[in-house]
Amino acid sequence: RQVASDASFHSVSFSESDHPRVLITGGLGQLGVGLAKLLRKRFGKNNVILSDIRKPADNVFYSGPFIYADILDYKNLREIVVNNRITWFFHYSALLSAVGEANVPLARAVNITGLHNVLDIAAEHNLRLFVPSTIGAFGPTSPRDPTPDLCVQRPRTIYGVSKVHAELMGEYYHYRYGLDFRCLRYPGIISADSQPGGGTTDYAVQIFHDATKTGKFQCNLKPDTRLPMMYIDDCLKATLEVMEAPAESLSMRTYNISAMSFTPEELVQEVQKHVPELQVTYNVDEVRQAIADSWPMNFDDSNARRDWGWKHDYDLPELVTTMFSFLGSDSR
Ligand code: AKB
Repeated sequence: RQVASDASFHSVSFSESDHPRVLITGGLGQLGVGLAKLLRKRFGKNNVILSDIRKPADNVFYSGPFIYADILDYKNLREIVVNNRITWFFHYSALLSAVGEANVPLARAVNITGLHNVLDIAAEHNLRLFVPSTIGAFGPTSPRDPTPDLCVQRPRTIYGVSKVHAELMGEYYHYRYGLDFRCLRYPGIISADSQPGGGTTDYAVQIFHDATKTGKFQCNLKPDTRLPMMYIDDCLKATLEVMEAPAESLSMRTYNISAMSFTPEELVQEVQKHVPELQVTYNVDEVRQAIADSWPMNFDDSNARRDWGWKHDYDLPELVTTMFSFLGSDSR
């Protein structure tokens, strides 16, 4: 296996006028399909390859190139990058916070060993690499209100530890080998047509589905648990913007991004403006609650706003209206 070194650098042809050739790993999670759609609009359908180890639904398979890629299989991943002349790599494969605590060995393998494979391949082939980080990269000793980009990071989940590791390794490869590593710390992401899997912020997606289907919602966090959140369109917009930002505008390589912060009871109030009959009960999940209590309440993203002009479009009322316009508040 070839490990990145100064000597392993060779330039893949990518000039300003070329479109990047993109690979997205973990593409069937909450964000991959939406990201592929956005990137295909911009760079052309065939320049964006979605990948996962799972079988895609027909609509995903037929909407553009899809390929099997196992990030734990170094040779498989390298072959895909070489054969498809990939220039931009979005690494979305990861186990999220709650599911990571339920299977630490798997989370360690996917989130840490998988990342090592991706970093080496990206450095070896001179790729621009995006790795998402998270509010979960902070912990109980971090300042929580607000949380700046640079502060104590001592998370207590394997997910958080692996994401701090990803931030540090990506930045190390950037300074040591010149890897074009770019990283955003995402808040909880809310989307209508894709489900998150095993996160602490999932309740804020579930409430919309339950409000439209059953009219009953059981929340697994306490009503006053405040967490940073973002609508998926803002998240994908930020991701494309940071990847397109000129390198000289980036004063750092890992940025917080923020849009809004709310508690379950504030979200319920807003949702009930659309579905007044929604019944809500609280049945706290101790694991998720402990995680949420160690995470930022408000995220300071002033560096992203200053360096590359980050600006969110969706606050809480627009988010809720948009979710119901997709899911239909009267579809029960
Ligand atoms: C999770 O809850 O684990 C994720 C995240 C905030 O990173 N949604």
